[in-house]
Amino acid sequence: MTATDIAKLIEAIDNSALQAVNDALNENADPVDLLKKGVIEGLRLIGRKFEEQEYFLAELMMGSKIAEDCIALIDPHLPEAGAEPKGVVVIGAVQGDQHDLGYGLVAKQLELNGFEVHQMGVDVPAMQFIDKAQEVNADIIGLSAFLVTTIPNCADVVDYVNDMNLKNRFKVIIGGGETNQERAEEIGADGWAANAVEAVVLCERMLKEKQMSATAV
Ligand code: B12
Repeated sequence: MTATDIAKLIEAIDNSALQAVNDALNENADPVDLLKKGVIEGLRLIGRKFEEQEYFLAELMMGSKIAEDCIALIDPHLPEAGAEPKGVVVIGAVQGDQHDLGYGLVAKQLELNGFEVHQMGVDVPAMQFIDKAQEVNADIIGLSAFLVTTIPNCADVVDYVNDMNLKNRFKVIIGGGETNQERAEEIGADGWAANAVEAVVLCERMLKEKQMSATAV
């Protein structure tokens, strides 16, 4: 079974996707490939069917549960993280948002690239991001929003950071289905990335900018 076959099984909400992932891992398939071209692609296909009203909420939920279980199988096979953390990131889904698969992958990718990551879960009130960032002395706060209705809740975190004079301490970045660069700029976030790989590049840039502004003071 190829990653593309697995994507099709997930799209069809077929539980045998789990067995297929297991078999592929036993046959030494590339876990990153299985994740991207299999599971994430499968979710994209489910999202398209939902949009076209071929699937409804029940299918969306069953499909994402299968995807989540596939990710749990693949996860231990992904490369290990390095020892010395580059920077500290607090990340989660903003208030009102239950989508955690996307930011979970960003967290994983950041860890693989040497960041210390604190995952906050879903439906996180703005102030909890600030409290956690202060507690762990974070460099970056990562906000995930998949719904048009939850993007304004990213703005609340940016506003708290500004109002509490924390702009020099924390860079705020956003991502997730319904976000884009334009929306990030509109709400005054420091950055946006389309996916987990770009999120690593963005976080590295954020750290550099933070260091530069610290030495300029
Ligand atoms: C799975 C899913 C669900 C699952 C979530 C399960 C879970 N544990 O996460 C469940 C069933 C719970 C769900 C519920 C709902 N969903 Co939903 N869901 C999806 C679906 C199919 C896939 C999303 C996903 O996880 N993709 C997999 C990830 C890995 O892919 P990705 O987006 O490429 O991820 C990358 C980026 O987003 C980025 N990223 C993510 N977070 C962050 C954070 C930072 C800081 C950075 C830098 C980057 C970053 O990096 C990720 C990894 O590369 C999408 C459709 C779609 N095409 O996106 C709809 C979708 C997001 N859902 C939608 C809707 C409408 C809903 C519901 C309102 C449905 C309902 N009627 O109840 C509820 C809302 C629940 C809530 N309050 O949040 C709509 C949103 C439309 C809109 N314009 O707002 C979508 C777009 C479907 C559609 N086409 O209509 N959903």
